[in-house]
Amino acid sequence: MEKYEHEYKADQIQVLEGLEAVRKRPGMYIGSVSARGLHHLVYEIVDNSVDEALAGYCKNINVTIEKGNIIKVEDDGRGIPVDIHPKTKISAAETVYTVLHAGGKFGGDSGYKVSGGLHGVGSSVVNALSTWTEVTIQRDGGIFKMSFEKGKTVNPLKRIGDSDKTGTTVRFLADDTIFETLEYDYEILENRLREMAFLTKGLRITITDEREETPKKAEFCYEGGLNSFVEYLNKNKEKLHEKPVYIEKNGEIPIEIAIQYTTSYSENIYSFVNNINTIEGGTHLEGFKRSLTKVFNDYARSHNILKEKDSNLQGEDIREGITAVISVKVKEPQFEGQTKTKLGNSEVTGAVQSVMNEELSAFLEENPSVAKAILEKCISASRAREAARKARELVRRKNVLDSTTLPGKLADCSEKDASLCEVYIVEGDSAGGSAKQGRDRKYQAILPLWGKMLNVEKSRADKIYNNDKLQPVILAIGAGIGNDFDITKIRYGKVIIMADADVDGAHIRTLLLTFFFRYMRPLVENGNVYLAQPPLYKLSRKGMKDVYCYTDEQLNEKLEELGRDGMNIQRYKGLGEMNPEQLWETTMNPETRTLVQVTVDDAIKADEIFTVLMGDEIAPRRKFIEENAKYVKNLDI
Ligand code: 0RA
Repeated sequence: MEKYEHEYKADQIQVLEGLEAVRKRPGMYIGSVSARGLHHLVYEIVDNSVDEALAGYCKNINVTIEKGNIIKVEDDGRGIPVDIHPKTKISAAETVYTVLHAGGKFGGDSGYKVSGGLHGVGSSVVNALSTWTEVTIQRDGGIFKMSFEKGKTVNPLKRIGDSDKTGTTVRFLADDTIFETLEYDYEILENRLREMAFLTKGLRITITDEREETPKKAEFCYEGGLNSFVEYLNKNKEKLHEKPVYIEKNGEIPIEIAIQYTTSYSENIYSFVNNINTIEGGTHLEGFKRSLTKVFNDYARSHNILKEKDSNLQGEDIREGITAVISVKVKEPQFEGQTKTKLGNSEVTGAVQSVMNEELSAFLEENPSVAKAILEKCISASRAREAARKARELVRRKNVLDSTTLPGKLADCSEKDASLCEVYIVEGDSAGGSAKQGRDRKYQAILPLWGKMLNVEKSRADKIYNNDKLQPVILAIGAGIGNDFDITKIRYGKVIIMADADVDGAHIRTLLLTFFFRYMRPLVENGNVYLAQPPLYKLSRKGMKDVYCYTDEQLNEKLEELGRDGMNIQRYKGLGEMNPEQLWETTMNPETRTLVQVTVDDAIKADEIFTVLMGDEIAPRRKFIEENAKYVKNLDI
């Protein structure tokens, strides 16, 4: 008996040390303690329920944001096992919540754990990082309950009643001494849950936000799986064919793929491994691309669409206008790359390739009119690529002749270390003039733009190289565009868009952001793009230092604080109204300015925004602007 107790204690100590480590270095387990990390907690819990759905036992998952930012995740799976481990005297359920990485060990006959958050951690991490956690399990005819505080068991699992149902319900309040914020963003959770529903055919997921008077609610359930996903992604686009190509194979490596072409020029391929978005791609994407290129070239040859003298279509020609989602399930995924979102398992390439080769070529043979429509587009993409190459060479040659690769209007900085440098892209000549005079010329470069900017959403790459508004931007940044873009060559660590706080300013900002997103995506993903925030008002009074306000709320606050007597309120209509000193002080001085960093947390959302705002279809644009009127003014993706 003594020995028994000793072992029990040793186990407990290990448990506490494990969860203490999570609390000491939360970033190691959930990436960060920012809003992003906070949302990860929800994904971790939902992932466990999705695993139960993938094992075939759970049909419904309900997620609720309760008042006070308490999260509740409820599923109708088998319920976490409640039996007591004879040695530790701790229930399986409690073990799952208190031992680091314990989740997988209780897999039993449920197969392998395929789902899982970015960092592959589980319930115990959420528990460790929560002020309190409460778990209710229904199974074996009973209702069982347990609760924790900061990862420590407060009430061990106890049977509290009878039930003929099964399922697991988790409620938790994230720890405000660990997270920067506890405020969940409904839209972020909604988007991720919709994505989870697309990825798990037939699973019903609901989300309810009870924080406000009238609760928000959404329900997602897609019998079409990735087919529905692709239709959703293309909802605002003009399609080349009505139904997506759908491929599904449940072999050793389960593979699901849906493809639909649109008339747009961009390539939208999303890939997932075990429901994790592999932003950096990897072997599954490689197999997909290789097969796509091969199958279309083979078809074009055998149907004499490509003649003997013609050279093969290149991968990028065949991917113009494509929307595709690839989802694979891999038992022991190896994730590589900067953000650990690149699949490394080499066996997956061939698996995807062989399924695709077979099914895609069969589809093309059965749907010759679709094949023809897609190939016509590929061929014109290939012509445009050829034209773009010539345009690019022209640009290069011109630069050599000019003996400078920098655009004439650029006022460069003297520092050569790119990481220390920033370039302000400024709308309008007068603002450009003030910015040039006001800047710190060691670190800050100014590139003035004026006139009408090209809408890249409606143009192909050849037009972009030739465009006299975009060329200076491309040359100043110095890293190329599109597939040639090389982030290691950027000449400035910060690319700052400085435009007026009015409708025209918003327009140019959106055009530039669309350009960066479509043609210099790594620049945006790497967090190098910023929006300058010029003030809207200046308050001045005799004997008082000028005060700048950046929002209407701030103006009211300051007027309240300082009083209105003798106060002069100037509203800036544009950057051009500020003299160089004012511009420096309010918008450019690193000590006092505010910059908004543009991030792509959600590439799907960003694609939708740019398609709708910059594309051809009028009705969705009107709807979007009406629904988002207050954001459009200050759009960041
Ligand atoms: C392992 C085994 C069994 C169920 C689960 C895990 C399970 C875990 C979670 C987490 C959230 N919801 C869940 N639902 C189920 C059951 C094994 C059996 O009954 O034989």
